[in-house]
Amino acid sequence: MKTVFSPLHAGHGGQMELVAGAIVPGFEKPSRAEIVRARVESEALGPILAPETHDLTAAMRVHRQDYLDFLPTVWPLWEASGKSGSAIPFTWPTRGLRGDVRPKTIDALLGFYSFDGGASFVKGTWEAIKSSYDVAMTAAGIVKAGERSAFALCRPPGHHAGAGFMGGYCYINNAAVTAQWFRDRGAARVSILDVDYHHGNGTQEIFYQRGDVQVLNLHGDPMTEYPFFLGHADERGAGDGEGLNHNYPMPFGTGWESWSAALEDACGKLQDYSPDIVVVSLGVDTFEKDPISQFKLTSADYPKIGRRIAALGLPTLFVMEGGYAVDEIGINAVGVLTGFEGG
Ligand code: SP5
Ligand code: ZN
Repeated sequence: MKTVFSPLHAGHGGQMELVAGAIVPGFEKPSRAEIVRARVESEALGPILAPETHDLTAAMRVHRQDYLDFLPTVWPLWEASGKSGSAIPFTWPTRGLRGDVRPKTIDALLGFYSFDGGASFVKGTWEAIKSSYDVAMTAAGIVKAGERSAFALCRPPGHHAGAGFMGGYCYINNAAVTAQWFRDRGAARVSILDVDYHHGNGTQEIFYQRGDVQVLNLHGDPMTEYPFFLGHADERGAGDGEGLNHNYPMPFGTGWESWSAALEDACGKLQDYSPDIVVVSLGVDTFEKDPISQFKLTSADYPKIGRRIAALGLPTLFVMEGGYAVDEIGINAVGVLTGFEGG
């Protein structure tokens, strides 16, 4: 399997986030991607390719134009306003406030275009976002050209980003962008299988009313886990998308036995839908030692995930999402991919 990777992700480093009452170094840090890259190499998964540069046409198919225009301006506006550190949103247009009036200053715009304070900017953030998008698009091109699979080693991740907002370490929704790109290039139906520990709220929002993209999400129950406000089992899609959104919320402490039962059910729904292509939002924050998550998967479980996905027998694009136990992130993420290849 070919991997696509860009070193430009590293410019998005040193950002801070609010966790448990303190501003701390971000969990979503550059070493994550470097360790996965090193494991791809040491496991000889296949060649590691640099991305081709893509314009933002494909991103515009799932994101709002004004939101995409905003992203490259954040750091310049932040610096121009005399600030340093991390540009972190802190005021949001929630119930009772006006979400329909685009404000003017950088603090206001950061809140207008986000749902939490988890997507922050430093100097190299936009370049990293763009490189992550280029990585996803290049890997999608490899699958479109006829390879059975490809690995988009994206950083930053994407599945929390909606049509018009960032959040949860995510800015451009790489899985959604590539799913739409496959549709635009002739795929009749696409399924997105999101195995990240957190609900992929952005992906769900983008395709909720669509009959041509099925979305399956396995995640921590939003009653108790981030992102809290989407991801319940009764969210089944609407309009043309009625019955095509499938959520599998699971409690803290979930291990392989029940997690794999959910995966099995999701794979059945996927097969019933009979898509031309599968996009996997590959987060490995389901791992027992993940510092911000509460599931109990072990390193031995990840190859089994890959084998199950391979058994679908469909062209598959893996898109990197979360996973914060950096010591094991390479073993676990690449474990899925080697499991897929062996399966
Ligand atoms: C892509 C992805 O996995 N994004 C996850 C964003 C999670 N943001 C909220 C983190 C909250 C951490 N709180 C747990 C602290 C345990 N010490
Ligand atoms: Zn996650």
